[in-house]
Amino acid sequence: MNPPAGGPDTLYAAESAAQLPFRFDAAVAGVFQDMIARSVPGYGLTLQMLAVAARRFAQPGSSCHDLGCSLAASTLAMRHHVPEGVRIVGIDSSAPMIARAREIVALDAARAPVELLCADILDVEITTSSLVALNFTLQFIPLEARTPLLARISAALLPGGALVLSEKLAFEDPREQELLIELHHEFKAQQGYSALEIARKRNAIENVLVPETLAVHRARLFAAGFSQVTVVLQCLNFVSVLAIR
Ligand code: GEK
Repeated sequence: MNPPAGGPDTLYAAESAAQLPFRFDAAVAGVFQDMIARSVPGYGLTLQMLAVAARRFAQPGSSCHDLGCSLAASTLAMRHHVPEGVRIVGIDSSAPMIARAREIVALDAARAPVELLCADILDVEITTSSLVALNFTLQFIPLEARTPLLARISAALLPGGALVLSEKLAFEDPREQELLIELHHEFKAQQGYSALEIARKRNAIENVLVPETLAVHRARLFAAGFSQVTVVLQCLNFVSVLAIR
């Protein structure tokens, strides 16, 4: 078994992985830190922006939630910046992710209590939250479930609470869409992925990760009850939006 830090992502170098639709299984959990850092431009900055939000929005006596926490990177970004008296709840439906997340959190020395749950975020009740992180998770939720989920998150937030929503974006203009996909693939090539690995991953993730436009996200966030929605980071076709209740 890999140590908590995980191994290098060579999953799509193998012919056998080429045909299967993408799943958050043990193989992905074992290389996920490397995979997300080399696949999402600005991933490290996304976590830093979440830490900034934690300083601003986390309230003593409340919880912060990390929905689709994978290996708890966003959980830890919040954990290191929340005030005393805040607990953090990380939720992911992938058992291998949660198992590795527990090992990673156990090695972290920050004091805020962390609870990690293996559950579907569509089923879990969320309450008394001052900050919710939904970092690159909504894009995996069925389209019809997205607005109800955001409405539940909005309702779970305390007055003054906020959501950080990070997503891969789609673009209405076909030329912009094509350009940003090409630039994203160039980014991945610069991170050491081969053209074959990039093409195989693209096929595997098709219909599993369904991106939407920024306009759709903004409209949905307002419809879900948020009063202020602002982009805090965009790198190529990846965005972080801060939505205040
Ligand atoms: C990070 N936020 O490093 N319920 C719970 N978890 C889910 C669900 C669901 N319905 N659907 C998908 N997931 C992390 C990265 S990864 C993003 C998040 C990516 C989980 C899934 O198991 C996976 O761990 C995570 O959402 C998405 O900041 O791989 O692009």
